[in-house]
Formats: sequence, C-alpha cells, structure tokens
Amino acid sequence: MQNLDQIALEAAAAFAATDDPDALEQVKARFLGKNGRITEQLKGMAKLPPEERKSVGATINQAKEAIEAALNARREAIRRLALERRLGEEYLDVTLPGRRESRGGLHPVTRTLERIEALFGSIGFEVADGPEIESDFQNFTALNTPEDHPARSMHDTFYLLDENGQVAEDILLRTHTSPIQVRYMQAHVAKYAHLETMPEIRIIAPGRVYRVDSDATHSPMFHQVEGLWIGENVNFADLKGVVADFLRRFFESDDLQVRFRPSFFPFTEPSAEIDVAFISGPLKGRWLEIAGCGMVHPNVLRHVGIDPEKYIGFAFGMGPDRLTMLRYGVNDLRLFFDGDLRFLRQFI
Ligand code: 2U9
Repeated sequence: MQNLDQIALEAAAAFAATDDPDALEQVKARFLGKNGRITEQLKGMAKLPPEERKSVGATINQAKEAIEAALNARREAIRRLALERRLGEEYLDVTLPGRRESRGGLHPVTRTLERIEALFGSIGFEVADGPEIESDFQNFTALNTPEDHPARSMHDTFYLLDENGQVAEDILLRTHTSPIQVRYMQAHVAKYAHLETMPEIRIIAPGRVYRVDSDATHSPMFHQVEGLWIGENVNFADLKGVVADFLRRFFESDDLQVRFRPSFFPFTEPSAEIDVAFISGPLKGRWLEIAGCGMVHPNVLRHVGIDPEKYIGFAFGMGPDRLTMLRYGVNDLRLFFDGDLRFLRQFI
C-alpha cells in the first residue's frame, strides 16, 4: 500500500499547479475518479485481512477528505483569481454621461388645434373630419361658388391628374375645410330623414387645406378650423357670442376687443370679417384680422337638401397657423412647416 500522506501531498501539489477549472477537474479524476489513486486504495482493501480493514479504511478516508478539502480550496482560489483578472481587465466609467431618452412633444399648431377643439367641445360642438382630396362639387359647387370664380382656377387650386396624365377637373386638394361640413350635413339629412325636425348641427371642422400660394405669410399647405351651427332659430347674435367668447378664452384675455366688419363670401350672407385687438402686450392696440363668418347662404343649405325656410345657421372660419403665430409671437409661418427641431423644441 502506498503512503497515503504521500498521495495527499501529491494531490495538493497537482491542484496548486492548475489554474484552469477544466484542468482542475481532470486532476481530480486522477485521484478521486473511478480509476483514481484513492479509489484503487479502497479497492485494495478487499485483499486485506478483515481485522485490518477498519483502521486502513479510516486512514484512506482521512486522505480522501484531505484531498477533497484541497480540491475545494483550489476551486475557490481559481474562481477568485478569474474574478480578479476580469475586474482588472474590464472597468465601468461611472463618470460617463448617461444615454438619455429624447423627449418628444406636440407641434405648436397641433397644440392650437387641440385647444380649439377643447374650447368648442365645452360648448357642445363635435369635431368632424373628411378627405383632403375632394370633388369639385363638395369643395366649390355646394358652397355656392360661381363657375367662373377665380378660386376655381389652376392659379389658386391644386388639381389632380387622371390616369392619362390630364388634369381631372373635378378632383382637387380641398382649398378649405368647408367640404367636411357639406358631407356632414348630407349625412345628417339622410340620417334624420324620418323625423319631421332634424336635431341641430353643431360641429367644428379642423384640418389641412391646400392653395397655390407661398411666402412668409402663406404656405401651399396650411390649416383651417371652420365651425357650423344649424338649427331652427340660430341668429347673428348667437354667432357673435360664440366667436367672441371663444377668442377671449383662446387668448386668455377677458378684455380682448373683438369687432365684426361687413364682408363678402359666396357661402355666407350676410358675411363679416372678425378682428381682435389686445389691450396689452407687444401687439397692444392694433386691429388684427383673425377670422371670417356669416349666416350660411340659403343656396348652400339647398345644395345639401336642407330647407332654408325651416333651418338657419351660422358658419365661421379661422386659421390656426395664424392663431399660433399670434399666441407664441412667431413672425414667419414657414417656420412651422420646415421641420427644424431647433425651432420646434422651443414649444415642448
Ligand atoms: C359651410 C358654409 C359656410 C366658413 C367660413 C370664412 C367665413 C372665412 C377664412 C378665415 C381665415 C379662411 O383660414 S382662413 O384663411 N374663412 O373667412 N369661412 S365663413 O363658411 C362656411 C363653411 C361651411 C357649409
């Protein structure tokens, strides 16, 4: 029988000479594995006389435990060594600035549109929507615009081409959001055809509109919000109240001055332009044109199948781009549509 102390010493030396976990397990097999040296010792006990087996077995087990203890100590040492090596190689610079999420925001014109929708919503106006590509009927004819009106010319309106590349005279980019109201009224008339008297119509129509025009105060695409209130007894005083109240709430100024100047639009009669004057601030005292309005022309009502002898109402239109310029003190409309984040971030 080999000296067990000697085997234990050899094992400890072999473990110490290994600094890789896989190699360590192979060294372990040489001593504790199926054909390892300790296992051979245990097998050899069979040949011993029975009276010696107990003490020899105890000695072998002591050696085995010593080897296992040395193995575990080496495993732990190798683990710690690997960790220290990694800590030496890799490091975290906690002084580096973090990667921040960039914060988005609503476009200033979108904020104005949402504000307008909320203010009119608070007095019972619904928001209506419609297509940006329109028919000549919905955009012009239904709105009492004469056949030879300059707005219908190709200098003012973007027409679309047909499949042969020819200008299609009856499809165009809407020049105002009025066709939204035309469609809404047509649908409303159909929906309540079974009733003797239809419910009132109270809507606003916000959206993008298109005209052949481009300078510091005109963009070929711009926004409009129009409003419409049709009922059996809606008058010009209602129009003045609704619009003046809206403007004072929009500009957060109770003493904003509002005036109505006679004007002309094909789709309203009588018609008026609406001006406002601020009583303080940089724009103090100057009258600014802000919207147009009037009582809906009887021909417009007839075009959508509403009896102008029974129903009457008002309409108005304003430019939310211009309202945004006034509210934030911006002097070039094009800034809103250039998509330059340095400009737009100021409104977040
Ligand atoms: C229907 C009937 C009538 C909408 C109206 C105006 C007057 C008007 C301008 C303001 C500035 C356009 O954005 S702007 O350039 N609008 O002056 N709009 S009355 O009249 C309607 C609308 C729909 C069925």
